Amino acid sequence: MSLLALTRPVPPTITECELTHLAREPISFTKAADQHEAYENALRSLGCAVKRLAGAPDHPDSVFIEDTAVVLDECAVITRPGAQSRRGEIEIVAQSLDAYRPVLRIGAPDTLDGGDVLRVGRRLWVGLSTRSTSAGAKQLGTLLKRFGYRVDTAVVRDCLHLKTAVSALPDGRLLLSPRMVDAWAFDAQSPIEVDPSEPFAGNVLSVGDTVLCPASAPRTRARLEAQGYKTVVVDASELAKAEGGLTCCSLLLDVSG
Ligand code: CIR
Repeated sequence: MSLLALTRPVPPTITECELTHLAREPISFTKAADQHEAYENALRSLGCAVKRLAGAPDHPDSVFIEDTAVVLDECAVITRPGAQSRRGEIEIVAQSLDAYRPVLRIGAPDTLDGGDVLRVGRRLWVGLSTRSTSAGAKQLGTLLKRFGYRVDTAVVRDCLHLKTAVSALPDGRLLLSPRMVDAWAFDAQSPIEVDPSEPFAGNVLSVGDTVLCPASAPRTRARLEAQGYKTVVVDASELAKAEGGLTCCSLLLDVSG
């Protein structure tokens, strides 16, 4: 497998990001940009080629590229983000993805954020959050049916996106935060729960056979290692203040052809 990670730089306007569940705290642009670069380097160390798209200073949340598209082997679905302030982020991502995949789109008036889409094999779940609607999920299901994917919805509690709460591990098992989602919603085989002291540790990024974990969640990482998963740690504390996690900062594509 040959993986390409699309990223976007942290804009200096990140301090004006959207916030839903967190109170606004000062965000250091320099620290966020340094941590983001370390994240890109971690992806390179795991074998990804990293392509950084142009920055978008007019879009404070544009570093969170995951929300703009759902990329599968067969196509890329450009989303219609739930936050009005984020809708202008999608075109440059659509243009970039067009070189690699047929591009499909979620149409108005429905909304869908990529951060709400969890995929395991040929099944996808869309989190019904403040950003993604059941009609948006239905559109996704209609677009992907022809490729043999099934799309279901899941209820999320007290978090921004479905993938704040649950992530797919390299073998398809799930890591989840039981406070935010119910395991039964996913027909999950032996899900791993985050450590109770780290309710926000459900967002990890699987790259090949390795799990990229946030430095803020050492106990959950220890749980993953105890189950035999290889992990790599990155410190993403500054972007966490903008409600971003590890999956949010890249779109991963298999470009083996
Ligand atoms: C937002 O509220 O849209 C951004 N401040 C955070 C987006 C994080 N994205 C993600 O979880 N996929």
